[in-house]
Amino acid sequence: MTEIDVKQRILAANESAAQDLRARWRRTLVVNLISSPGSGKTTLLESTIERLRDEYRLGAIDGDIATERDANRLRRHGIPAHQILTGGACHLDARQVAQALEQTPMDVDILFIENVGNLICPTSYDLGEDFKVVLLSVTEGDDKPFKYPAIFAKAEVTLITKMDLLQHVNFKLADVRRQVATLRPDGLLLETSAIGGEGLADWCQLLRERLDAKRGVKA
Ligand SMILES: Nc1nc2c(ncn2[C@@H]2O[C@H](COP(=O)(O)OP(=O)(O)OP(=O)(O)O)[C@@H](O)[C@H]2O)c(=O)[nH]1
Ligand SMILES: [Mg+2]
Repeated sequence: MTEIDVKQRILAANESAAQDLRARWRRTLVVNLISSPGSGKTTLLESTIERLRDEYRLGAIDGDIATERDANRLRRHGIPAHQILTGGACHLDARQVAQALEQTPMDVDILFIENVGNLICPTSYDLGEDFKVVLLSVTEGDDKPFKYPAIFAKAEVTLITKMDLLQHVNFKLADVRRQVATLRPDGLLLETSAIGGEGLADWCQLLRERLDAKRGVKA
């Protein structure tokens, strides 16, 4: 009983911090990327930056248990990136994001938040983002949406990643599509390869359209 109360209070405090962030980001599109460790979040961002950096001001916040490696990877592509070290926690929360922005102010068009590699904990924490993206690589197995339903239900966008490896693994794409459609009937699923380039044009176009929609720009 006590445990439930504490969790609810933590989530309520997070929600209030998330709303403050959302109010601040009136003209910035904010995308919260969530996946298991190694599904390809940072690699996707590296490829995305290469495609969009001449068009938009981009920034990133990276959450990890340890090391600055991911932020360093993104900085090498010429964008500001702030590394949050959670010291063991398996998700980012909105107050950590607010503190990160105090330390590294980012006046950008699109802000990517790469969450800690985990399919469960980040699901419950609103970071003030416009939408969540869940990544599932073809090497992880085609049973994951129904085994981890909460994140596939919450994420507006599912990216199947590492499509260049599909021919080498037993991953039933049609089955995954069905699972995701059941959990998130109005969601969008894109098949991508950050290495081979598949699906990246559609992904970048989605970001453009969502930013325009947020800013009230007519198509
Ligand atoms: N073949 C192939 N490999 C990929 C692709 N995307 C990422 N990888 C590889 O997958 C590994 C993990 O990629 P990362 O981008 O670091 O994964 P991540 O989700 O950021 O990992 P964490 O931050 O630790 O959770 C690296 O060895 C990448 O080179 C892809 O599209 N195709
Ligand atoms: Mg990463």
